[in-house]
Amino acid sequence: MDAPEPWTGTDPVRSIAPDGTAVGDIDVGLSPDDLRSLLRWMIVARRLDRECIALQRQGELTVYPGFEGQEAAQVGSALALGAEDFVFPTFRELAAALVRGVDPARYLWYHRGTWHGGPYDPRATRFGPISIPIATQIPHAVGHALGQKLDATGDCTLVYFGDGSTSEGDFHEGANLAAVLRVPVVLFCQNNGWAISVPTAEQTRGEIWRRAEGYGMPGVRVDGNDVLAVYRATRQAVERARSGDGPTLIEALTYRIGAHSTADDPGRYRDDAEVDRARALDPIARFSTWMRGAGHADDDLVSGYEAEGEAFALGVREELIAQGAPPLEWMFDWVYAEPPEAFDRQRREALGG
Ligand SMILES: Cc1ncc(C[n+]2csc(CCOP(=O)(O)OP(=O)(O)O)c2C)c(N)n1
Ligand SMILES: [Mg+2]
Repeated sequence: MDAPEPWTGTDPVRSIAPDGTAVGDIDVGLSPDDLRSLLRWMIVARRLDRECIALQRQGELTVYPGFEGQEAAQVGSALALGAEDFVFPTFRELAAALVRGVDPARYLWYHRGTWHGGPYDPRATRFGPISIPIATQIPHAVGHALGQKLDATGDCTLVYFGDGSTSEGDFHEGANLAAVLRVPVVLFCQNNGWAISVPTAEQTRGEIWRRAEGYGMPGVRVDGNDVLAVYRATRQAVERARSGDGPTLIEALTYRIGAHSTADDPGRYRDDAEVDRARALDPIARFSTWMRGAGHADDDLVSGYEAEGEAFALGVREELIAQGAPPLEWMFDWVYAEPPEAFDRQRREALGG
């Protein structure tokens, strides 16, 4: 297939080809307004991502991990969830966070270094804290899904992780437990070709989605740059989970167009030619072409979304800078249900009370 090197092996499930033409089953059960919402979120998210990189370069963020190229994987999967379903993210899911209604200025406190995690209310947004330690969120997600099963809430949990994360014991333990206990969880791997400087081909010999069979759950390899295919695959996994049929492993093939983070220089380990090939598979251009062809979008609509993204990103910038640091006492809140004396002492010392 026409793809960068990391995309070898089994062809992924796809609804829209890279040139924007429909392939296979294109009806994923969304109304034209819902389809436009997918496009709008992808455009707005990309604009915010670029703003975040600029903010870091200007010293307003300490470090920031961009997601350009992964908009379809994140927006398509996040929009397939219900309001009560719960998400456990890594550190690269700002687009999914936006879709879930997380306040982006709050989210960015983490990258501004003014707050150490959980800057938004996970219960209100159903979006867990940013997780930097690779794959640690996977057992947490499985545990959360077990809780949903025991409480018979009828909801599910979706956990994001990268290709590199599948080498961690936490992935294996989480996946196995999820299958054995048949918990309502969707294991969503964004295979973006790289784990910092390690390409997927050096990360694992097999195909990630195939591991599902070993655990005893369905696995699907989807074109992660095809937002409709991602939406449908996630929707099916969500429905399985909610109906008591247990977990699904989704491998979404995508590509990290930018650096691993603003602290990384990908020019030291990968060819520009590979990035150029990946750019030709751009998820937004692909979906926008299909939407125009299907009569759901035109130039005015797309430029309206772009203008919205511009205003939104500049609004987040202003708000982030204006907010300052959150109150110091927050550092001590939500740590212990019953704080030990030593902790209370530290709190008094820090707050001068
Ligand atoms: C337990 C642990 N080991 C190592 C690191 C350093 N580290 C940060 S990101 C990363 C690569 C992650 O790759 P992947 O899972 O593919 O996610 P991506 O960055 O591509 O989104 C590594 C090794 C870490 N954060 N945590
Ligand atoms: Mg990766």
